[in-house]
Amino acid sequence: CSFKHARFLLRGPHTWVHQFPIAQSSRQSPVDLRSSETHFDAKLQPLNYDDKATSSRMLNNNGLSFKLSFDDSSDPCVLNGGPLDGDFRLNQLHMHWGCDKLPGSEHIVDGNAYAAELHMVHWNSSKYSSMQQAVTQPDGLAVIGVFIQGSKIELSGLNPLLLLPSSTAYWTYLGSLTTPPLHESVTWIVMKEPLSISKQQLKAIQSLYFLRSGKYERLLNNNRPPQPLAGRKIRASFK
Ligand code: 1SD
Ligand code: ZN
Repeated sequence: CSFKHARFLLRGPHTWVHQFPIAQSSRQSPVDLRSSETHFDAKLQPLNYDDKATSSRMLNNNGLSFKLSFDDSSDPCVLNGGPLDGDFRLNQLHMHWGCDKLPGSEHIVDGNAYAAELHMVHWNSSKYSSMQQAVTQPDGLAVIGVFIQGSKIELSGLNPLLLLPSSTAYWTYLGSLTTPPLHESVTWIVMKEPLSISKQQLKAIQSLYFLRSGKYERLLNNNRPPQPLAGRKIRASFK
């Protein structure tokens, strides 16, 4: 991982504030999930996922990550329960990763990062009529974050339910998109138990390219560093 890529990690997100002043606001993501800042909340329900697994899916590389989009106009994968009010439809999933020398999860736990972090982006279909409408609303989105650690098992299939770890334990807090325009519209649900993928799979993901100023560059370190909690409460569904 070259200096140039590390520079994207260290400098890129800090320049966002010029164009997006909200970058320095008080509901930004990701955050460090410090045990000293989290509180067990007995009222937190388990997550409930209803996947009819019939919607069409499309995979593309949008220059920030790979993205698997779902047809959320009908017959959707629906998430509810947990900290959420109402139904949230799955719109897309994507991932953030580092490089061979740096871990690339966005959320960290007591200062420790994982190799990568999968994001499953859902929008509030009980209250809004589209992703575009929901993305700017304070209760518009719910993103499930799943930590990925290297080596071990095969990650197979495209059924999003298979991407959730077997333990239902999670942290939740109110936050934002982690990329511009950084809207403060996300109820974050970060799963405690990481998923494992093989070293080869992680390498394959780290071999994606993107086009910048007419040149292909490796897509690496597409993770934003942790932002200040600014007095927010992190709730845990586990003790
Ligand atoms: O980085 C993604 C961005 O690509 C886009 O998918 C957005 C949702 O419209 O979500 C952010 S993130 O906050 O899920 N990382
Ligand atoms: Zn993301």
